[in-house]
Amino acid sequence: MIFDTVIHDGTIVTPGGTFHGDLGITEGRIAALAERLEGGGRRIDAGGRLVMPGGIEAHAHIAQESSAGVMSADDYRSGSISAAFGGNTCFVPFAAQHRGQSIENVIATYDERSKSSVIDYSYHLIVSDPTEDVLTRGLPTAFARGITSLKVFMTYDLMNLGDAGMLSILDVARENGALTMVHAENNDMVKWMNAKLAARGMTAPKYHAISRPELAEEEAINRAISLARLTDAPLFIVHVSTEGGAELVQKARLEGAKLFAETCPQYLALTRDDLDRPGMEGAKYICSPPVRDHDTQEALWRHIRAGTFDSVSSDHAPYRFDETGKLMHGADAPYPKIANGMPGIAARLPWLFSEGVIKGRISLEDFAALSSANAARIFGMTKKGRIAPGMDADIAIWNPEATRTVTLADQHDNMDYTPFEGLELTGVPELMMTRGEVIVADGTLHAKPGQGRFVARDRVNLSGRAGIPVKETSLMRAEAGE
Ligand code: DUC
Ligand code: ZN
Ligand code: ZN
Repeated sequence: MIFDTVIHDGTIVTPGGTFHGDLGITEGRIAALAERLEGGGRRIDAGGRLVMPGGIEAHAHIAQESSAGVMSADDYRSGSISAAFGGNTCFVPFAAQHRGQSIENVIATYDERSKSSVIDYSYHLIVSDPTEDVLTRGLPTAFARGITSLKVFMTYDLMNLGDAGMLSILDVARENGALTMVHAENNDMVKWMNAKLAARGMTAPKYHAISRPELAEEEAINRAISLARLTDAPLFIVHVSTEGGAELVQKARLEGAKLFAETCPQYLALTRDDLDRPGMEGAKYICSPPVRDHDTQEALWRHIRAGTFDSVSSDHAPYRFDETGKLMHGADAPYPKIANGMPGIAARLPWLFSEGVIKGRISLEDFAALSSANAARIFGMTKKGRIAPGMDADIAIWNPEATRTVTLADQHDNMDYTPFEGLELTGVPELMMTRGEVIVADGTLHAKPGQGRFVARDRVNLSGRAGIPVKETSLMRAEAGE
């Protein structure tokens, strides 16, 4: 067989296990895996390093206005470059509908914005206005184009859909084989806390953590799971930050629920003490749900090992520490006026590798699943996420022994801080390729803006998730012949 490229002498991580050998690439696809492959128009010597599926970042806010109107600091060019330097070869940012917008208009806007991506991409929609037109025309049109997932919010006045809105969305998504993602925090609990804290003059960044209680997440996760069960729709709970929330997910999954979930490095690496850094420094650590405490970190790691989480995503939501971002409402703005989110698209995988694989918390195969394979499977990217013949040659070569201190410059994003600054990490993604094209090597970008392609995705993959039918819904549908 004639190969365009052969990666030689790699420690190749496949879903079936890790072996030492060569990988051949033809026309952008993995063509062969063997102990030894000859030839190749180009030979890349992996020198025994790890050859892994390129990361798929399934949760990132790129070129997206928040509901409060703050534009993320990264566009598709800077966001995708940062992702690539962090070991990713594909990402799925959000295409956000703000109230009054049609879905067609949202997609056209993001199609324009995404033209500069250096890595392959798709979108999850965000739906904030589920009008009749959105439900009956906009969403089915988006799903048919391969945008087969969408996020809804149970919090924020301008985003929260209420239970009725969520049920409508879940139902349409189920009918079309799409996946609903949910930001689960009880809006009224948060608003009640905000009012009580404001009345006491407690508005510094550290009160952000108190304003969004663990109970608010747990209540909303429980409700979201119930709403999804009633409609028999699949559900993906994003950015789980609490032990209680993780337990609810674990229990429902053990019962067979059509349920998926992720957590993020910030909930494993940071605590509410970071929100109490001097002056306004704590604003850099404001994200929702908020970072918690050491016990929660340990509990979330236990749940990663137990399989409660399908992925560890960055929730890259970059707002600079200046008047364009975090400090838009002034240098001493009260916490509810500070943009919610922190960057992390380049740090996610080095951090997970170092804290997970190097510290012996997860295996290499777990890492490949949590960073890439599961997202590809769940979100319907049938040609991505695994090293196997026939798959896209989306590959990251990792040096598992190299060490690095996290610095802002290494993030290659458009930010003026990283919340992970100064962490000492072991394991560096050194060479990334998308569809056989090297995009990053030797610390240098080789890709051109616009090189990334849109990935039309399949329906949600529910294998192994039978669901927990609700008697009455089943009876209703059966009698109606559905
Ligand atoms: N939810 C996210 O997923 N990211 C940033 C802020 C938010 O509320
Ligand atoms: Zn969210
Ligand atoms: Zn997010």
